[in-house]
Amino acid sequence: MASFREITAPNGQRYQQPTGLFINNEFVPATGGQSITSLDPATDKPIATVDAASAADVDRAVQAAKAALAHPSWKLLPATDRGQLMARLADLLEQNRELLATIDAWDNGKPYHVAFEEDLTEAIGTIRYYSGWADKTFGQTINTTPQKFAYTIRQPVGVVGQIIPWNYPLSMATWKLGPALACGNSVVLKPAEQTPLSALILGKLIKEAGFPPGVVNIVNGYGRDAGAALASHPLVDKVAFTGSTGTAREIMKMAAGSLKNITLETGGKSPLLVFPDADMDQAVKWSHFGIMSNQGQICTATSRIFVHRKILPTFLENFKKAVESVKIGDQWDESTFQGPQVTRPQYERILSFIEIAKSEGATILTGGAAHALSDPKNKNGYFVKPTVITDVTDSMRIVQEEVFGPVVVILPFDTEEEAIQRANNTTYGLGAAVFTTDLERAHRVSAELESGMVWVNSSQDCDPRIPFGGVKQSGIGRELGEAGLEAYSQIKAVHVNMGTKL
Ligand code: TXE
Repeated sequence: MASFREITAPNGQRYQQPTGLFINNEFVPATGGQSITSLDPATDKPIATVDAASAADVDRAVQAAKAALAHPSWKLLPATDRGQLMARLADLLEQNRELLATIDAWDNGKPYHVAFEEDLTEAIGTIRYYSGWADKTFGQTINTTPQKFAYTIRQPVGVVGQIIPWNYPLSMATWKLGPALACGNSVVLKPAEQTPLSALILGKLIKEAGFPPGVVNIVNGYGRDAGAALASHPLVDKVAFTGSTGTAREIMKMAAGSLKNITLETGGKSPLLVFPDADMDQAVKWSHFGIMSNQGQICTATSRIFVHRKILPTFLENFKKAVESVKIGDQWDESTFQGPQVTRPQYERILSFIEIAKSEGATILTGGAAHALSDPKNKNGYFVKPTVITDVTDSMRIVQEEVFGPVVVILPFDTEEEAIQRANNTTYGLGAAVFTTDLERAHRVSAELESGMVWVNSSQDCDPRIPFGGVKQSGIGRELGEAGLEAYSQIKAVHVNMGTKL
């Protein structure tokens, strides 16, 4: 297959789409004959076909990363220069912002203005933030006795395999690459097969920024082939994964073979609690954004809303209004709030969850079905009506399982204690939100919620400086912030004896 294809996107953007595997700073063909055809979720029409890596290709990428790790151009590069390469990459992402937003919008289905304003801000900001950390991670000196002392050095973990999902294609790649590169690791990144395109442009920009060959390798491929080959490769020292809890379990098993270091960020069923003293407008606004933005495809989506019984009727009335007021459309319309779901299987999975809720006896307050756009070109698009479900019990599947779509359940509660206990009644523990104007309650409840993150009077705030991750079955380890660096360096202790007779 040719390594580049000339493409014109629906918004008129023309560009050269790389189609090969990015190994050693070159686009090379895959060897196993497999490919991935990416579809536009708004039309069900193909965008481009790219190579999919076999296990042998993954091995080639891992060998390249291993060689780069030992090569003086990376190993001996002063940390400040490493940071500068990253800063250059952030600048290049910024210069290519429109192109990258176009590709992610087209490939994933998210509105272009959201990809441009939110995903790209996050991607550029994350690489820029970690570029600053490259020369600011130090060891310690520890005095022991008058004749002896010890010091610690922070060293890279080694070759890192990174497996990412499709809901934020480019920004997920930067969350993974930022801390890994700041700490001097080398990387093999496997994007999700549903959204393979923007990562290849990222590869091109990595080369342009001046990173030595093999420091970052990007191999598209299927989870069961390329993903599994990466997670089980004996030369991979660490695996970082974001995706479903089920796949995370598989990855832990594969990583166990050579006792790899792992970080996992998985699913969630995050609660949002609205107390009777909450500001109603704020509660409605963020409850809506917390589940319906990004087509509901957010690992931290606040998909279980607990509302105090006293304010339930007002909340339901206002929330229903907010949900029904948004524009569902294709990616290119400036007024679109909700685009199509990423793939047909995800769309069908969401609709089947709605059917399960109905069969369990729940009430559909609004939505509850597929959505048809009037434009004939979108007749096969994967659009779902934003759906609000009431009359549910805590044990129903719709309350316990991650839907990963624009579907939310509303549950009334009577006391704070009860709300906390029911919010925690899940195997997940990623995000949680509390709406109250009582300062003491805000902090008391935040401390009690079993989650890696809590938003007070907000939902989904995310910043490269703030640690992100889950407890319970929502993951292991943290990304972003200073905490994100911990996952990508290891501490070596050096004991020094200055005495001659001791
Ligand atoms: O996830 P997978 P899928 C949840 C969400 C969604 C469900 C299924 O509930 O509906 O997962 O989505 C790679 N060895 N989340 O099937 O399978 C795969 O190629 C190694 C939450 O897309 O976990 C992709 O790159 N790798 C989530 C990545 O894992 C494997 C985001 C994620 O795919 C593999 C996405 C294997 N055996 C889905 N199998 C979040 N936390 O944000 C798959 N992969």
